[in-house]
Amino acid sequence: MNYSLEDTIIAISTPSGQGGIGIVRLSGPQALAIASKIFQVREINPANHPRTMCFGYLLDFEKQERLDAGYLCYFPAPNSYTKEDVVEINLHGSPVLLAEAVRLGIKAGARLAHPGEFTLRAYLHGRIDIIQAEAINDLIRAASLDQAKISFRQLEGSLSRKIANIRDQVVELLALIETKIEFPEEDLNLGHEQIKASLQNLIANLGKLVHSYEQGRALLEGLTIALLGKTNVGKSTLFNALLEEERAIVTPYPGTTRDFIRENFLVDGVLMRLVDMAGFSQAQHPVEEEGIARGQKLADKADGLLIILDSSREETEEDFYLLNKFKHKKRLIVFNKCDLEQKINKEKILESNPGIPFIEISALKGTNIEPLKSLMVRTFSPTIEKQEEVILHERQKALVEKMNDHLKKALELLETKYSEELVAEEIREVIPVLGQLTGEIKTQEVLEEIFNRFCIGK
Ligand SMILES: Nc1nc2c(ncn2[C@@H]2O[C@H](COP(=O)(O)OP(=O)(O)OP(=O)(O)O)[C@@H](O)[C@H]2O)c(=O)[nH]1
Ligand SMILES: [Mg+2]
Repeated sequence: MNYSLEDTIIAISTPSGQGGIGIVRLSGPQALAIASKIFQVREINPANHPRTMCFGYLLDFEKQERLDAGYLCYFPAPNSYTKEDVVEINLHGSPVLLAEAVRLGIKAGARLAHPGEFTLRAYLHGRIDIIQAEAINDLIRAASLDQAKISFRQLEGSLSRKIANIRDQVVELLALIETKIEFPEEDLNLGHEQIKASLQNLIANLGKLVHSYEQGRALLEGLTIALLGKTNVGKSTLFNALLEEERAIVTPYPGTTRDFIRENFLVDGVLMRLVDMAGFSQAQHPVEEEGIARGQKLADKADGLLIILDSSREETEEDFYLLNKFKHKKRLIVFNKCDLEQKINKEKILESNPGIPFIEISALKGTNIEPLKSLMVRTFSPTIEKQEEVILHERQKALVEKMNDHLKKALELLETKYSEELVAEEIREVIPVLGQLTGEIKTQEVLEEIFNRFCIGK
């Protein structure tokens, strides 16, 4: 694909479909010249009034026909999104009109932008690094406000600064070791302890970052919460009550749900993927058996479990089987059907599961559904400290892990071999990985991978 920076690129930057306004954006050396051809300003000349909304008309310059009225705004380089000359033309949000504006722009010499190409240029011109570019896309695609906040912080450079800080520490450490190699007669022990301490410190810091990916993934993809329980306890009824729609089929007959259904569900800014599945029973029917096996696999992988019990009946072996089988997971007990006469022995169940959060509800009548939602957030959502950095991408996690592996190896060499040369060599390996992480080292594949995920026009 042609990504030449000589080209002036053009694209619709607002979402497809009809809207109040639509924006066509141009970036590159000819941005203002091309824009001026397709848009006729009425009074003020944008060249003399940068960053000012200039009223005018979209013009079919071939037919000398006005197609719409709107505003043009000129952002001269380098004070623009891409660090190049940028022009934004605000028109009415009509897909037909916006497509025509782009067609005219191309006629006048622009090239249609590839997905993410505006942001790619911002990165190539050094306005942002690759972590910030990823954050821009994350921000646009954020599924919850919590994630949007983290992505915005990363766009503002929080994670990049943290990485820069790690780089400084690595460079300092290398300098220390190299001095030690050059002047071996100096105080040997002091240097050794210092090197060890900084290595340990770096390893702990990077370890924390790697660990944060768990939370990052939960933020990006949502927490998977499975509804687990015997047949007929009211899982599907609760699923529907939480989603506030009749999504799953509910019947009085046990074994209604045979496969599983997954739906996204946002509560207090936390994204959850709720999974309703086949109820557990001493399975008879082969289809049911398959459903149960799949369900248990899913429960094993879930971030949290709602264990649902029918409190209008006495507890059974099957209830205890489920309670015991998933003891290692984050879970909470839901005593359902609190509108009926209560037969379950709650004390017995809670005693055998000390400390487990629980709630009594009626999925059918909608009793205690809101408190259940809050309890779910408190029980399942990872707590993220405001100042903590969270890694949202597998790519970033893999590179941080790689750096940490080199540092761990270095520490091991330091402790076993006392060979500074080998230690230094291992630590030096970290530098190019840092470069990949921030995007200082540019590889075509990685760039395409990252920017192809963007929308056109961003
Ligand atoms: N009284 C009362 N009945 C309920 C409540 N929740 C569910 N039910 C009834 O219990 C029966 C089974 O409900 P479902 O939601 O289909 O149960 P399930 O756990 O999904 O069942 P399977 O899919 O067969 O495993 C239906 O007749 C529901 O109307 C409740 O809170 N109170
Ligand atoms: Mg069901």
